[in-house]
Amino acid sequence: MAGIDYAERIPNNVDLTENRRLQRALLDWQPKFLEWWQDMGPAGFQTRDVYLRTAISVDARGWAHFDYVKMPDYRWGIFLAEPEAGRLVNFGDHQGQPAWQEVPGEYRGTLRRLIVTQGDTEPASVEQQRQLGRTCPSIYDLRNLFQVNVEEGRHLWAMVYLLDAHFGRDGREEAEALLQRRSGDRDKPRILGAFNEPTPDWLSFFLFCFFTDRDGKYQLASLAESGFDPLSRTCRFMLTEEAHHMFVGEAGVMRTVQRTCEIMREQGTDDVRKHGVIDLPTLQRYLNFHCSVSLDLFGSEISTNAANFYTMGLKGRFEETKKADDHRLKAATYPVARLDGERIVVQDEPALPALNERLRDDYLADCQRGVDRWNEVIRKHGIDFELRLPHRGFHRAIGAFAEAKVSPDGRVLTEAEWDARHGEWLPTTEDQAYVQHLMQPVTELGRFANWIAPPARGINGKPVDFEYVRRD
Ligand code: BYC
Ligand code: FE
Ligand code: FE
Repeated sequence: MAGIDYAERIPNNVDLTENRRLQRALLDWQPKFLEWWQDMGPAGFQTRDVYLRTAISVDARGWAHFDYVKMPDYRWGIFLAEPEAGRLVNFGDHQGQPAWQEVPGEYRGTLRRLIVTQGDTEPASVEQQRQLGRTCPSIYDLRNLFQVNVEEGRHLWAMVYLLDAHFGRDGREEAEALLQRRSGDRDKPRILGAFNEPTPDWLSFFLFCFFTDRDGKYQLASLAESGFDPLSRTCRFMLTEEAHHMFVGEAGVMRTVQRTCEIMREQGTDDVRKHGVIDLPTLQRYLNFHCSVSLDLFGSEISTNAANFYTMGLKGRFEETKKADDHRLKAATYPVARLDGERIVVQDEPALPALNERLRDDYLADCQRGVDRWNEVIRKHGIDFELRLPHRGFHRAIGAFAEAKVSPDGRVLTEAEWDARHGEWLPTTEDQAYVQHLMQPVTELGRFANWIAPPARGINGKPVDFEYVRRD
């Protein structure tokens, strides 16, 4: 494919050799990135050979290239989906104009802010997950963790490419700042709430991949509709990697549920902690937490920012071009839930400022499909228990429900009721201590921690007991 030079230090399909200025900016940033990776990337394991997938080009064969690589030698590269000839701005005030190849001057600040917000989440998640290698439930899972980590590193590269290629000096400053903020740091936290929460155990990791990486899918899909073509093409390629992250999350929770159900059946009891697995009520509380912090990532139900992003043609809806309406939405409405005293009511609101809520609805429907698959496992074991997504108002910190106390089944509560009952709904310190004590590393090939079932198959056609991470 044109433009790729595999011998280059930065694999890419953006003609980096032709663009000296960009090359200099990226080569200047690269050692800082590697320094950040050493400090804040996976703790330990940096000298190990890991069986990883590397993107070396965007065609089907090139991007699924598997081999052993030491993580610091991973070929983080810059790949944009192939350009679509004659692509247009497909929504908002500029609908029908040719898609922008350069940043439209009047939207520069807004666009930069969107790219920085997206970019900030990528290193944040690596920071959040950096200690997990030490407690891996298997070598198979360890490899999946590292695959997610290196790809989030590549997602950071994708956003830094846009900043360096299109935003000049302030872009370069933002690219540096992306390496300086730290997840959970009081003084220089990551931008969005969920990315400052700890991910201390593998149940949290799997739920993070299911819920929080899925926010990534929906945000990236909306940015993939952007009239700013380089952003669109970058996000389209990132989405192909995102699918694996959600697989890791969904399958990880599924295997946890599976193992718990097996023990419940074998032992004929719900009281499974003494058998070293995660009881379903605890799993539900973890689910409630990760779902609610991820719902916050969509922003306020009514948001002028969201309306502006759309009207400017910068951020579309999920599957914008598949929708059969005017793609301007000036006169349209959308039903939005809000608090009305003691009740939650749904009311039609102008569609443009309701775009965050609409994306949240698309997201929740997708989450529900995954939860249904987990429930299928429980049902097949003949167990009377159903995992449920919490109500959208539950445990929210952003938007219309931030000030309210809402139960997972959607009742508005008094402070006293909330104080008395939240331990039923969110992980307690006791739950956390229990889950933490299960996190003993299992590193013998083909063996799995007691609390999780093995996967049905390995990675890239390899057996489950393959040496996905080599010994030192
Ligand atoms: N925490 O009008 P509002 C991923 C701020 S995940 C803290 O309600 P808006 C990944 C907001 O910034 C995908 N602050 O919301 C997953 C704004 O501040 P300013 C990440 C928050 O702007 C796993 C103010 O509150 N990508 O890729 O309509 C692993 C009022 O905002 C939060 C994106 O998010 C929060 N939760 O929408 C690795 C896409 N929510 O500007 C990676 C880019 C809101 O007044 N970002 N605020 O100072 C966006 O599209 C929008 O910024 C948001 C917020 C959807 C996040
Ligand atoms: Fe990502
Ligand atoms: Fe991801």
